[in-house]
Formats: sequence, structure tokens, C-alpha cells
Amino acid sequence: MTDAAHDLVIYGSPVSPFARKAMAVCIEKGVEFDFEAVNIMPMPDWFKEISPMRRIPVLRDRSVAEEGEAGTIADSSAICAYIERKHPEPSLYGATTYGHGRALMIEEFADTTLAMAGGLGIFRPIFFSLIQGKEPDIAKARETWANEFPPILSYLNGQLEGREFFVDETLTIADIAVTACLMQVAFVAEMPLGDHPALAAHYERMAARPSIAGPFAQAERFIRKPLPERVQLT
Ligand SMILES: N[C@@H](CCC(=O)N[C@@H](CS)C(=O)NCC(=O)O)C(=O)O
Repeated sequence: MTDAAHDLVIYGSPVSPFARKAMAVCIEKGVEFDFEAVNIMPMPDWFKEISPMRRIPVLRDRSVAEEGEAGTIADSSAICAYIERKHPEPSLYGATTYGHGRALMIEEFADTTLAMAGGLGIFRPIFFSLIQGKEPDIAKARETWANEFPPILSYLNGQLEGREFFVDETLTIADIAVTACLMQVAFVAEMPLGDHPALAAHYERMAARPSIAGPFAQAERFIRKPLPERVQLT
């Protein structure tokens, strides 16, 4: 990497699965980008001006505009679709029209159903409690894993059985989004996926890809400080 600023800047935190999804898309495509950390507790005023939903990540394309709201895109799905359009190769949205639709559907499943369960039900009760100086709420995490996760994991496992990727036998945004969101659980807990072998194998393969492993390592350095050991969910 050179010191020159790149066109694309991702504002966010590697701890966010949505920021890591956008980073992974750039890395898979070989697109260089700058990363600027944004604290969400509290969110700075300059960032609120470019984040109408008050969320990370936001992308800036400096080739469009270098400051202000112009040149920015909020929401990871919009960001990834934009990067796909700007840098079409390799495509991360399926080889067929139907595959394109399915990839978007599974991305949305990951970003909503899986992210809610993993983020709000497991990651936050443990990690956010710790950084606020409180005891981690392990009971809440275990309750989420026992009650909310089984249908989510069964659905994803069923979508994969006998296949390396979710869609069209090729890497898509669906694989990246599912892995990024499942990883919120893996950051704070041992993730027992033994009942879901297709998903377990997919997670392991995906986690080894540089596009996933690099941003994961950045987040891990931050997470392991307050939480040296992962908790047990069962
Ligand atoms: N749909 C959004 C969701 C982004 C999101 O929820 N980001 C979280 C961090 S993982 C956030 O910014 N939360 C701010 C807050 O809770 O105040 C996307 O895909 O970018």
C-alpha cells in the first residue's frame, strides 16, 4: 500500500459485522481502501451528518466528493452494491439472475435475523457490558443461543448442504454477510456448530479467507483486551 489516499474510505469499526462486510468486499475485489475508525458511543457530530440512520459503516468515494454528505453512502448493503457496480470483477452477486436474488435474500437474512440474534442477543450482552464496566450477561447469551439460534442455524445449514457456497457455486455477498454476522458470536464465545456440519465447514473455510481473517484480526485485538477468554454457551 502507498501513502496516497485511496478513492474509497470506509468509516466504521472492525468490530461491526457490517463494516467488516464492506471491507471483505473490497479485499475480495482487490480494491484498496482507507479505513477511518468511528466511535459510536457517542457518535461524533461530523459523522451524524453523513449517517442518516446513525449507524456505521458509511462509505466515502473521494472521486465523487472529498467532504460533506456528497460522495457518501450509508448502509453496508448499499455500500457493497455500489462497490460491485464500480468494480465489477470478480462479481460477488451470483452467476445467474436467480442466484443474484438469492444472494441478496441471504445477505438480508444475515443482516437482520442473524445479526439481531448474534449482536443484540450474544455479542452486546457480553462485550458491551464489559466495556461499560459491568458483568457480562452470560445468562442472556446462553438463552439466545438455546432458543433463538437453532432455527437460524438450521436454515443456513440447509441452504448449504452439499455445497461450498450459498449460491451458484461461487463466492457471493451471501457467504460474506453470513460469516461476518456469525463472527459476532465467535468473538465472545466458543461457537458450538457441531449440529450443523455444513455451516460449520463453511464458516471455517470462510474465516480462513484473507478478506475475512484480516478484519477479524483487527477486531480481535480490541475484543481480547476486556475479554481474554471466550465464554461457553452451553
Ligand atoms: N443496516 C445497517 C446496520 C448497521 C448497524 O446496525 N451498525 C451498528 C454497529 S454494528 C451501529 O452503527 N449501531 C449504532 C448504535 O447502536 O448506536 C448496515 O447494514 O449498515
